[in-house]
Amino acid sequence: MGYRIAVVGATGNVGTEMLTILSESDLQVDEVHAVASRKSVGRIVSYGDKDLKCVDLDKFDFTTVDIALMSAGGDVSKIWSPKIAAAGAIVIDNSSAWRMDPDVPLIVPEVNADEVMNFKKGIIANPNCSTIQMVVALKPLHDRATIKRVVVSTYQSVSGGGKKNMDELWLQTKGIYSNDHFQPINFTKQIAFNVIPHIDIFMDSGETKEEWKMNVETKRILDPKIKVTATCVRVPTFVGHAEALNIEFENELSAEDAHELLRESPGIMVVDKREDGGYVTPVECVGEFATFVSRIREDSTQDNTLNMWVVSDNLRKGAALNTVQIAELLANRKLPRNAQSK
Ligand code: 2RA
Repeated sequence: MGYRIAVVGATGNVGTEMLTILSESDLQVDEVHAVASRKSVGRIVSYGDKDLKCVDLDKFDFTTVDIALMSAGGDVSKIWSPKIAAAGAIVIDNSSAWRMDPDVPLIVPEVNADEVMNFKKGIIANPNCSTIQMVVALKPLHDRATIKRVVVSTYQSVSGGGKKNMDELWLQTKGIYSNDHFQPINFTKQIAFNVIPHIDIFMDSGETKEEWKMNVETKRILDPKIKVTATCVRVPTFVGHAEALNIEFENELSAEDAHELLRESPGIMVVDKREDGGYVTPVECVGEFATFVSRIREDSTQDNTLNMWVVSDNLRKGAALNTVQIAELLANRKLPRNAQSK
């Protein structure tokens, strides 16, 4: 008997990717329901070669499903995830609402799979996209040489902020070419042909919440002793996040050894030749499942320190794929149907 699955937020960037990846997954699935807000009821979304008609979140009976993949934003998740869990389904939530709750496991299967069954509230949290690709690359290196500190600069595509941001990049770009005047809508400043060092809100510390997430989530998922300092930047690309990492270790690890280690590690594709085109760019990662690592090299200014470039599809491994992989992990751990039923 397969699982009965609801995808909540089925019409968003991540929700549509969840349905696509679910249709390609080895997960035994008996039923899939596309659940959305009232304004999207009746909309048709694709589940592989099938069409699903979106049903109303307010009216859907969650006692009829085993797993709910949520990508409906933090406010909706705060209200609905406990309700869905109480109805008997396991919630795997892509928002930031539950990531720091000690009773909610924060999971990247390649990094901390053993924590997946600790869902005391029936909720499992999917980490932030920029954190996921980074910890996938850090995990094998940390196991080998113990990471002390990571300095990361991110180059995050506009899809991380949703379809509205993608539409705005397109409009601004067209506006520039056609000499039409435009006023930024969802962005604070022009994003076309520009970069903006600001993702999410500013905190009292002066860092943005996106930068804070990369620090605190890495500590939860990988090791609380690792220090992370981030600068998160929005760049005018549509899909795919890139990150420049400077990693300081307790122990020595050569670039060559790191290259070999990463090449053999789960979820990672190393593309690293010291020649023209010997590296991955965000355009090439779109639609791919892997976390790509390039430009692996020693930092000549500091002992036991490596630099590298990490690229991944933020809608796939950064969100939808990781969520489906968590569901696959639950199935591998023999999650019973209606695991939460009282
Ligand atoms: C972004 N990581 O890129 C944030 C949320 N997906 O906008």
